[in-house]
Amino acid sequence: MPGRIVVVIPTYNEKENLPVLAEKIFGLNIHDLSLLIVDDNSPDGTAACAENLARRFPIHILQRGRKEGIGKAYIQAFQTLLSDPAPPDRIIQMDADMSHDPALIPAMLHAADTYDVIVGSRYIAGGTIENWDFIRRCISRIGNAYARTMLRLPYRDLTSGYRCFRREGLTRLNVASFGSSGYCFMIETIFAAHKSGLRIYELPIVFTERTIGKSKFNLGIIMESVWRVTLLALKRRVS
Ligand SMILES: Nc1nc2c(ncn2[C@@H]2O[C@H](COP(=O)(O)OP(=O)(O)OP(=O)(O)O)[C@@H](O)[C@H]2O)c(=O)[nH]1
Ligand SMILES: [Mg+2]
Repeated sequence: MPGRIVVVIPTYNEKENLPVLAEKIFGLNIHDLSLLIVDDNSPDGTAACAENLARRFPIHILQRGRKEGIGKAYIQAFQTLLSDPAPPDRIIQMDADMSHDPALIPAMLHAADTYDVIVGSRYIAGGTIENWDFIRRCISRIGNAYARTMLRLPYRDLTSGYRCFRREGLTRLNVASFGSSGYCFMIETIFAAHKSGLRIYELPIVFTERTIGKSKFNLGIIMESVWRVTLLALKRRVS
């Protein structure tokens, strides 16, 4: 039984970040909240670190065999949660590397009383990014502009990985059918949510670049996003 609120955290080599993040999240004292750590067999022993934390906190671990990308990790996690006999009412997703401030979880949950999907947005008033270099900012901005134009979406931040879903909304998305392996999963989710007529709200966030551990962002992830967004746009035209 996962609890009423589940925070899903995909991890790959995050053993230094995870304890700090868990302390902060559970320090919020939110009733009936648990974590689902989705680990892709991290060589640094993140899963063992999560098991240690699970002695003190309500933490479940979804151990996957090998690194397959953040998108695949979320797809499996969401399917697992939604197929539980007592699925959670609210599902939050966030990175493990402290880029997403846990202090915003209460605001996300509050917004989820009214909306189906809450997107932590860096690109609306009040939102920003700290410590990203010029190149990374350009990639994110151009990627967002491309996806927004191609998929005709009215939202400002399509690639943010900090989100909250009402269970009823997430169920309607049929994430099992998603093809994204990497970060394109974020775009595919919001596109499906928009097509399904879900109520989507952008909540401003301050995104802070990680200070511990290594980024997994790479050229392959960018290329996957370009071709998948193009494919989704083509499918949209014929349907
Ligand atoms: N399970 C799993 N988690 C992953 C995988 N790739 C990345 N992650 C996790 O997804 C989250 C975001 O990954 P990051 O590498 O921080 O990506 P990012 O935030 O876009 O990049 P930076 O801003 O450079 O940190 C982190 O919690 C990672 O540990 C993967 O293949 N499998
Ligand atoms: Mg990161």
